[in-house]
Amino acid sequence: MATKKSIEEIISSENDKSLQQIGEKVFNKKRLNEEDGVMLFERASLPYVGALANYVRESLHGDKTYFNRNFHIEPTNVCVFSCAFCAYSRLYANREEGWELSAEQMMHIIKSYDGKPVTEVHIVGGVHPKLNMQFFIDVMKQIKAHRPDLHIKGYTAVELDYMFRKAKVSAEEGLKILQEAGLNSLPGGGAEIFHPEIREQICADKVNADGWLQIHEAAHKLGMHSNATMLYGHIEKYWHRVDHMERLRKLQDKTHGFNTFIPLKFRNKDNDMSHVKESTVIEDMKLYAVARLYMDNFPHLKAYWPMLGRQSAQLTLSFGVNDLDGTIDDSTKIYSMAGSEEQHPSLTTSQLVSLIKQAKREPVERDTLYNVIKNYKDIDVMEMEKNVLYN
Ligand code: V47
Ligand code: SF4
Repeated sequence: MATKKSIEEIISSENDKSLQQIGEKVFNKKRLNEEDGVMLFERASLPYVGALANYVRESLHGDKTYFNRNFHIEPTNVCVFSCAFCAYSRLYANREEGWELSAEQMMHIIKSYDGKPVTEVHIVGGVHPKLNMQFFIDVMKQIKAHRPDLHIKGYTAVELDYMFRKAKVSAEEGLKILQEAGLNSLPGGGAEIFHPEIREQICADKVNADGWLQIHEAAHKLGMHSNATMLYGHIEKYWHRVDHMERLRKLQDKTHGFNTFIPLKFRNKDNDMSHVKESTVIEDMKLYAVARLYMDNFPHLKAYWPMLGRQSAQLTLSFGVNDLDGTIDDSTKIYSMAGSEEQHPSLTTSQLVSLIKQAKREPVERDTLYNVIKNYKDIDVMEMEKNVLYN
């Protein structure tokens, strides 16, 4: 663990005075401004920004690294939108190339986890023109009737915006109805890059920044928590990233409803942006580190291992990250179809615990809201592998 002294030495031996001042701000818990954020991306070395981010991470969480036991359901990949980075969606006209799960099929997936110690189902998919709000209300009621304690984290602000416009209800009204039907929290997807200069090039037709933020604000006001993502490493400039984080930080100051910030690495396979190079591991680590420093009011920073790959995800634990999402168990096509290293993302609990222990961190199983379920610090991975509940 980095000691106070060692971080002070690192800051004072930084030759670039502006970067040194940023380090002092971090050390003194003063907020970074947008200029600081851009400067870190442009000028800071990875070891410097990494040491600062690790210092913040360890001050907040020590070695604790959270994960949860969850699974994903993607109801459909048919989508009315056509985001340039998306390798997964199919337009309604080509829907025979995609899939649409019925309520029965979704319940079949839910029931396949009976007796398994999962705590969360993550439901995210395309925006199907024929699936309306009532369909999702009925599904959630069935899920809760079958397994009341399963936390439903579902529907991005993009899916919700379309659902609510179709049902002619406001975000507040729509979310209240969904909450009553069983929705517990919102995932962070659909945020991409908020600034219109980029948004208009990569996902012009879906909900804009203000719409996305309004939906999350409305959810927070109803007492629901949510996450926030940022799709990085494509055509955006550093200042677009900082602008994105700034908008999220402002809303968080107001509501304190976000749990986790999740940077998502752009993958370039089989989409309309295949000509755009993917970011390097160095750029990835730097992004996580700057995010940890900038998002000072977000308690958690998550690396989504299916998108990054397991090894890079392990590495992020030294660059500010304190959460690795979960076991995920899924055929999560949204990532494998865009060229992520994980073709069928799923880790057993013992594999995830082992991954965290190899990075010399402390694995802690959490529920969606970060209540601790179990600390695996003193649990032997070899013993876990013999127990069916962890495999
Ligand atoms: O918004 C799509 C991303 C997101 C690509 O809240 C891509 O816990 C990279 O919401 N390269 C949806 N990313 C996923 C999502 C999510 C994922 C994990 C955890 C949570 C959470 C939420 O997937 C989309 C988009 O940004 N995505 N295509 C691609 N080619
Ligand atoms: Fe549809 Fe989401 Fe893909 Fe965009 S990213 S095309 S909204 S499924």
